[in-house]
Amino acid sequence: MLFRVLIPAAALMLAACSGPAESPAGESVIEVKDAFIIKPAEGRDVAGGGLMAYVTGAPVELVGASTDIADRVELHTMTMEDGVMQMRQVESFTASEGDPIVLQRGGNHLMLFGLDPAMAVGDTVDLSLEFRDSDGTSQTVVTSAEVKGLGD
Ligand SMILES: [Cu+2]
Repeated sequence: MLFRVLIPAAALMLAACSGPAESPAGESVIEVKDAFIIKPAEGRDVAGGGLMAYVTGAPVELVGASTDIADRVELHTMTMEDGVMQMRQVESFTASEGDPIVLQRGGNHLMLFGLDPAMAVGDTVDLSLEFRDSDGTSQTVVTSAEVKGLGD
């Protein structure tokens, strides 16, 4: 019984020591999960994407994103105005402890322009995310984003 309790604790400590905690920003540990990019309809090269970004420690802002398969990645909000969905580019999204950045279909999202038409559903691509803390210290997190179909 004791043995079974000790193993996960040791694994947790290892994970904490080898993770992004060693980055220069130090106080903020960022974890990005579930990143995805939607493959646009045939002939179009603009698509949305999403992710979850959790932070432990001081709040951070997501200030930019890039990937090899798109010319440009913007941060967009989506709101309903007079019954019409409106998208707006914003400079950043903030994550604080217990309040992650949630980018998803139908809400705040990533918008990718000039997408490589060769991308295929099921591919995984590197997505590079730039975060900044209140001191202005940057931290780049590279995550793996899954290419999903329009209806997935
Ligand atoms: Cu958008």
